[in-house]
Amino acid sequence: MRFSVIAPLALAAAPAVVSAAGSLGFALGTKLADGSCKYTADYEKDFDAISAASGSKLVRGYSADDCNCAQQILPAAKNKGFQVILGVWPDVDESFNKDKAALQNYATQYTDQVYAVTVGSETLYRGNFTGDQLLMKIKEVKAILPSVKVGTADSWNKYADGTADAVIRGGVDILLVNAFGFWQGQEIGNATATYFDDIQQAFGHVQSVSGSTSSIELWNGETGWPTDGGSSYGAAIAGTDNAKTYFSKSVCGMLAWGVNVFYFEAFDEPWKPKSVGDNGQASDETHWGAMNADRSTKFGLKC
Ligand SMILES: *[C@@H]1O[C@H](CO)[C@@H](O)[C@H](O)[C@H]1NC(C)=O
Ligand SMILES: CC(=O)N[C@H]1CO[C@H](CO)[C@@H](O)[C@@H]1O
Repeated sequence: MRFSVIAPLALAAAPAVVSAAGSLGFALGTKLADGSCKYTADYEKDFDAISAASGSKLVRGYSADDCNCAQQILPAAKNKGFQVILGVWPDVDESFNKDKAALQNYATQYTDQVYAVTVGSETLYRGNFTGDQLLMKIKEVKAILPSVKVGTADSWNKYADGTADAVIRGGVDILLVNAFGFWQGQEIGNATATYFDDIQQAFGHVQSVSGSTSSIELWNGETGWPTDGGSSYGAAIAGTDNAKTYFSKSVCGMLAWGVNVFYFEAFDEPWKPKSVGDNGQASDETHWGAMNADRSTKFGLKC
């Protein structure tokens, strides 16, 4: 019973959330299974699969320039009635400038398809910027697309602990809060409680610093659980059964609570190299998809 978990937590910290159900979107990569760049026709197939499986018509990316993402994805979004959150990678000047140019060249032509722009993905978590430095990058991007919502995406604890306060106070339009019970090494039975607790702490802090429950649009920017073949992390065990449970309890529960959620991620990405996680162990990152790389479903994605 998900509400036996949710109700006490909601009373404990009580960040205000809207009463309507939240919206669901998916993080979407720019590469096909073999590592080659997607073109417009590939994104159209992605959109058809996402819409059929989940009803969602919203995706987010991480770099507008990577694989010519903005150029290729925006016509597909227009054709299929989708919207996209485009990403800017500000960590190094080269990617920052290329992503800004992609926004200037393509996003300005398709503003109806651009739901928002995020400047940075977990840059505060990595310690790459202070809040003030990140805010300056966000403002630079906002100047390119004044009519579009612009903000950032970071880990829940960097909002909760005050690291992002300058960004919150700086007048951004939208903030994405990443939270994974999985990456906190929670067993599946406690993952929903941990996830709700994370979101509550982050949203509560943002709302208290901004002094408003509505001035900044808030989303859970990433959550998810790896399926069969993925690497486990502490008590968090990878597997399709657990991912299915996580989706129905945590993701659907969060949406029912009125919070907008991006699931990480739409499709498996078999081209991704193994990475070394915080625990020093090599980690497989190719099985985080809600769906397989061939766009077939692993489990139901309708709440
Ligand atoms: C379960 O999650 C709650 C909420 O995050 C946390 O306080 C608690 O420590 C977790 N339990 C275990 C056994 O990790
Ligand atoms: C402003 C800043 O600190 N930028 C750094 C972010 O991280 C990259 C590499 O990880 C550095 O090259 C940048 O100088």
